[in-house]
Order: sequence, then structure tokens, then C-alpha cells
Amino acid sequence: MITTKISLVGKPEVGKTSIKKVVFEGADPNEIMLSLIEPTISLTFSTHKIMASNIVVLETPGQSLSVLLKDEERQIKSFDNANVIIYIFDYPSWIELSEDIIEDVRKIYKINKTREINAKLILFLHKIDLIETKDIDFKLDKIKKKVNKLLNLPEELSIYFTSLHPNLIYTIYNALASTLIQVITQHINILELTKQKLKVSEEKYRNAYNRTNLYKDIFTHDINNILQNILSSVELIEIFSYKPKKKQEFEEVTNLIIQQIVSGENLVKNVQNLSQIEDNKEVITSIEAVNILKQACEALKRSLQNKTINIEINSLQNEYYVRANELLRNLFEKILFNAVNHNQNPTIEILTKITKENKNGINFIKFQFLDNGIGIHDSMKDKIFSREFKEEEAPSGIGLGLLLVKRLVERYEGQIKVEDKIKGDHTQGSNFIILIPEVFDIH
Ligand SMILES: Nc1nc2c(ncn2[C@@H]2O[C@H](COP(=O)(O)OP(=O)(O)OP(=O)(O)O)[C@@H](O)[C@H]2O)c(=O)[nH]1
Ligand SMILES: [Mg+2]
Repeated sequence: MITTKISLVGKPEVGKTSIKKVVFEGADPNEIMLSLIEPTISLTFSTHKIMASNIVVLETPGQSLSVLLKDEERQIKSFDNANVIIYIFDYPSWIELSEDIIEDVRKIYKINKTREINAKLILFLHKIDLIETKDIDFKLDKIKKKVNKLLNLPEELSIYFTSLHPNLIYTIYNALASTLIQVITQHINILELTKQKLKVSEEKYRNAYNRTNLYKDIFTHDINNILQNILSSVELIEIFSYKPKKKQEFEEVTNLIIQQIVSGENLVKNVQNLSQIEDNKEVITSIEAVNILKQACEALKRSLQNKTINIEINSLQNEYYVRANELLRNLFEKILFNAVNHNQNPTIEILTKITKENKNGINFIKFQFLDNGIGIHDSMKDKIFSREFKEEEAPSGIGLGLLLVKRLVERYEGQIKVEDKIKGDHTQGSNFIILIPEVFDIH
């Protein structure tokens, strides 16, 4: 339920208690108009239910208005969390004390701003039944203009003309209803805004949580594989250690363990890189890609010296600038290692082609990696990059590596897909195609 807090302020005897009694407590206006009401001596609170909202009315005593305008503690009690401050003045006092009234309003306006109460400040000129009815509209309009002119504030304040006189009783309801509508609309807008903000941040957290879980799953899966391989290798070593003649087998198994340890290290690096991407810590600038690709190819050859690898870079230009960062080398390495790891040929062939491509008005640099590996079946082509593949479907080794590639390409606002090198026959090898936006302002 929406709660609206209204603070009633004004000089003594202007009609604050009377208005509250009639509007919120159902008192008879005829009686109120004729009776002498005791002056309010201390701050009073009351809560009322109007339709779907709770209205808290805070009535301040007129006789301590001057203290209120000076005393911080009283201001906290009287205005804090107020949604509306209604300053009430009546027609007789306006005639006599207009300067004084203007001064009060200016002070309240200032308190509202400096204390960041952010309430709506509204003026009620009360007891209009005391104005001669001849030309009353003209007179009221004149007062309205004069008040705002004398106030000279950065914004114009709303003024309502009110009375409890039975013939004019609608004026007070009209004034309060308009005031409440203004405030409740503001409330609803704020509520809507907060709801939207909450939704966005909730989605962000949910996504982050899902991603973390996905990495955790893949990480657990891959590390278990690695540990399992190491464990079986260690068992083999134990067997061989009783058979001194099996020296060659012994070495092979030792190599296998080393390989697994390297895989484990890569896995950890992948996780680190992924969290770097998620944190958005990596700045994206312009970077020259041919050189990065060459470095990645060198790294591949260096770490897999026991394999015969032919890599050719086919590029029309010596330099291509793309919108990326240092992690681009990582991206290329993942693709290249992937081509080697899923390849059973004695000689591993990788052809990389760099060209330009315009897609939907955006200039991309297109990197193609054609290999002679075991290829990827059509049913797996989309899934290898998606986050949804199930553990048992994932070909061994395709885990965080390709996910990292995908996330990086997304960060660079590029695109990635895999096709058959020879269309329709995936067994001939794959063609990984990556598009990364081109950069022209080379520094
Ligand atoms: N003519 C006229 N008199 C009114 C009207 N509303 C209230 N009064 C009279 O104004 C007088 C003062 O009203 P209160 O409601 O006590 O004033 P207050 O602002 O609460 O004063 P403090 O409690 O001293 O701050 C009472 O005698 C009411 O009868 C109105 O619309 N017209
Ligand atoms: Mg009172």
C-alpha cells in the first residue's frame, strides 16, 4: 500500500486543524466554521485510509512556526520523509502580512531543498469565503500571480484556493485530491522505476550466476578427465617400475602425465581469462591482427614440437587493424590448438586466410582456419559454442577453450561459426570462421 505523508504548516488560526477534521475525520463543516477551535500546541500525527493509500497527516502548531523555521530538530520531526508540505495561509492574514507569509514560504522552500526532503511544496489560500464574491475569480488570479512573483523561486508553486464554507466545500476536496494525485503519480513513477532497475540487476546477477555455474561444470568435468588420466598413468608407471625392460613405455607414460599437467595449466588459464572477460576489465582498443596471428602460430609450433604441423597464413595485406585487445592471441591459440588436438593425420595442415567482409554495413576482418582434422558433425556445429551442451555430448577437450573463444568474440562484437572445409563432408576437416570489426583510426 502506498503511504503518503502530508505536513500541514502555517501561522496560527489559519485553519489547519479545521481542514484536517473535516476532510479526514468527517467533522461537519458548518459546526467547524462556527466553533472556536483550541490552538494546536504540539506536533500531532494521524493516519487515515483513503482508497488504496495510507495518508499520514502531520499537523504543526501555528504558534511555533517561527521556531520550526529555525530549529533543525523540529524540522526533522515535522518534515522528514514528507511527500507533501502544504503551507496554509488565509485571506485575512494575506492582506495584513503578505511579506511575512512570502518569507515563511521561501524559508520552507529552502529547508526542503537543503535538507533534501524532496517533498512537494503546495500553497493553500484558505477561507476564500471571506472574499467578497464580486469579481472573485479575477481577485484570486491576481493573488496567484502576485504570490509567485514575490516568491521569485526557480519553480512556480501550485496554489489552491480553499474554504470549508458549505457552498465552497468542494474547493478543499479538489485541492487535496489534486495534491494527492500529483504525489501518488510521482510515487508510482518512482516505484515503476525502482521495479525496472531491480529487474535489470536481477537479470544481470542471474546471468552471472548461470555463467559461473557453467564454468564450474565445465571446469569440474575437464579437471576430472585430467586427473583420471594422470591417475591411470601413475598406475601404469607403478607396473612398469617392476619391469626395467619397459623403459620406452615408461617414458611414454611420463610424457602423457606431462601433457595432462599442461592441459591442467591451460584449463586454469582459461578460467582466469574467462573471469577477466566477465569482469570487463580488459579494455578494447585497436590492435594489429596479422602479427598476433603469427605469434599464436609460433606458440603452437613451440609447444607441440613432437608433431608435424604445417601452418600457412594467407593474407593480402601485411597489416589488419581490428577492434580487440591482447586476448586476441589467446583466441587464435585456442582455435589452432583445437585444430591440432582433433586431428589424427601424421601431418597436421592448417590454412589461415585473412580477408575483408562487409556485413550489414559493418566492416569486418574475416579470419578463416581450415584444418584437416576429424571435423565436426552438423548436429554439433552450433552446440560447440553454445552454453547449453550437455556434458556427455561434449567432445573431450571442447570445453572452456571454445567457450572462451565465443565470449571473446562477443566482447569484440564479432561473430563466429564453423563450417565443413569441404561442404557436406565434415570428415575432411573444419573451417572456423571469425569476424572481428575492422578499425580505421590507426594510431
Ligand atoms: N471563514 C472561515 N473560517 C474558517 C474556515 N476554516 C476554519 N475556519 C476558522 O478558523 C479558525 C482557526 O482554525 P484552526 O483550524 O484552529 O486553525 P489552526 O491553523 O489549526 O491554528 P493553530 O492550531 O493555532 O495553528 C476557527 O475558528 C475556524 O472556525 C473557513 O474555511 N472559512
Ligand atoms: Mg490547529
